[in-house]
Amino acid sequence: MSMQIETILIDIPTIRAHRLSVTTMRTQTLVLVKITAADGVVGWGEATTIGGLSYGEESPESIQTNIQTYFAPLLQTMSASNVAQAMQTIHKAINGNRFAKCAVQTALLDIHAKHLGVPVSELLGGRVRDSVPVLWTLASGDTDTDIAEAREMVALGRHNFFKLKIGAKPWQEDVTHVIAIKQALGADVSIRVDVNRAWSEMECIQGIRALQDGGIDLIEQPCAINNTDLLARLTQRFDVAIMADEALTGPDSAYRLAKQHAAHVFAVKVAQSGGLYEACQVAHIAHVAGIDLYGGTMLEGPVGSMASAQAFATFPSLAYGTELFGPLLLTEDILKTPLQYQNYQLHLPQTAGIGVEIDEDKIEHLRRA
Ligand code: MUC
Ligand code: MG
Repeated sequence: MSMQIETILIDIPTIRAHRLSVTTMRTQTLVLVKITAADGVVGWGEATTIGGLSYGEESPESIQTNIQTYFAPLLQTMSASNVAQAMQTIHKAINGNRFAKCAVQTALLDIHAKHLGVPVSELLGGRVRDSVPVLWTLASGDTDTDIAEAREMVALGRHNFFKLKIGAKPWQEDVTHVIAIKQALGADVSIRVDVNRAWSEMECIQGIRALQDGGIDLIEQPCAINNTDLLARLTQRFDVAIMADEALTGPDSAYRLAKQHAAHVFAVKVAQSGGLYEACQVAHIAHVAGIDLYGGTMLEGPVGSMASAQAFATFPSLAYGTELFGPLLLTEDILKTPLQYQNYQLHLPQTAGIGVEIDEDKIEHLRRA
């Protein structure tokens, strides 16, 4: 009994330009993975990158090519029922490609959970929560626009804590922008920054000190990915929480960062971890090391975001919440029933699988030719 696998690329414009230190996004490309089991049950997975190859080592096109060329022949020899065995075969045959592996694992878990009639979270250890808090990222590039956007989100009941993307401008300008937003929104609204590895050691020391004094709650990946020595020095030096993001690429790096005391908080991403199982392993390494947890995103659409939510719902604690707002940044939905964002949380349904119902007509209409 063999499985069939299809990959579909969809380009969706964002609701506004999304400015990071590494790129400015105006569209997001979803790589949808559709696996059909021998009995006809369909599982979905998704991978996204940020700005093609601007952020990481995989692109939507490399994910599609590698799944079709290298994963598909392997999957055609397997049954969908044992996800662990399937992933072990894939890991033996394929190096790297964590995002592609995550998308394929997600689709296999979706099928297995549907066969068992349970949500995917039940295959990952079980839920300790049925919803996760979701922040909004302010990244328009303009202080007044960001303040207006944040106020609107609070008023709508959508988001009540925010992350600001900085690092593209001189640090003094960025800090002035961040503090102005913090002061406008007040003491009760948590503001965090993501520097996306833009700062040198001196910029880190000066910038983080100013942000700490200004009441900012969390500093995400301030320095280069491989400079974990500096991340460790900053973690020791500052009281404001330092979070590893790009430096965290799965259980091995989680272990090394924890051993090095190189972060107060881990931003766990399912794609960066190489899968949902691996994201849960990262969370458990953090937990035993006393490192707090945050549920990160690669700005996935609804499939990847709900897959992430299924994993984050099992984490022993989620002290810094999540950023699973990716679907809300897109101008088009590909689901029959939209995800439930209410009361500042993303709610997980009890339905079997990942918890999404794909609108296949919509996908046919949007897919890249
Ligand atoms: C990142 O580095 O965290 C997550 C939210 C966002 O705006 O960008 C991503 C990537
Ligand atoms: Mg980040």
